[in-house]
Amino acid sequence: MAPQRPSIYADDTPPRIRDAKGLHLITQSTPNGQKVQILLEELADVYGVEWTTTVIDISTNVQKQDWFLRLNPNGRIPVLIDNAQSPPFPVMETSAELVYLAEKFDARRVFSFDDPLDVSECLQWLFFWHGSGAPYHGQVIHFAILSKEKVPYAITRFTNELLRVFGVLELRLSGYNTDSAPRAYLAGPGKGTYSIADMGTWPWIKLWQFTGITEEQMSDFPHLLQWLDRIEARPAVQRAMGDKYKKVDNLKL
Ligand SMILES: N[C@@H](CCC(=O)N[C@@H](CS)C(=O)NCC(=O)O)C(=O)O
Repeated sequence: MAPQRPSIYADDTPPRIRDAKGLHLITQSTPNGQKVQILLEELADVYGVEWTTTVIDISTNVQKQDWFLRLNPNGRIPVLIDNAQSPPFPVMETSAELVYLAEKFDARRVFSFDDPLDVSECLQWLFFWHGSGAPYHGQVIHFAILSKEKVPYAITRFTNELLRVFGVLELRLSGYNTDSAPRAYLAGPGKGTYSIADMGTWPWIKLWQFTGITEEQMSDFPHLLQWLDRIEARPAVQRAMGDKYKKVDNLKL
């Protein structure tokens, strides 16, 4: 007999999470939360996918409580839970959550790809931002904006790295170094197709005004700026950024 997966629920797991039917997202509307909120909203438009949500307040550190660490030992949001699996199946790490949802629900490959080379390209850009963009962007926001102590070395180091990463995305979208026409999206043949690679990247970069990066610095990335506007215009993206994900839920109810 195959070994059983451990139970992900404790006695004090909030009932709204433990008893949720099907997909459940534990989130807060931060850039990481918004990545998965966007894909769920897009899947709702195309396939009628349904899910429920618990919005938490990470400033209370509820994500470090034992019941939460059973769902995600990393103690961070978002966490996707598939209660339709037996036993219920938790997914941590935003890019893994995007891939899980795309594999399970995007049957017509509207936001993902079939061809193995296109799949690889999509994962390359998804991982690029996950590993080489988001961690630096987070450090810039911490050192340049949130931290009371201003450490010039850290601000300069992480801002320069973030600008370098923006330059990589600009290179990709502009087509400068590949003798190709500008692209609309990060992955896929031709101009590319809007996919989980864009969804995993957009919610961070659209925050560039909150990093201390100037408009003049940002003017070096015209294709990246157009890409930001193109994605922002989508109704599902608007909903994912909206009030639906702003009110913190009472975990006792
Ligand atoms: N690599 C993780 C990062 C998740 C993450 O950093 N989440 C932040 C919110 S944007 C969080 O939960 N912070 C609370 C904490 O660190 O305790 C992912 O992609 O899922």
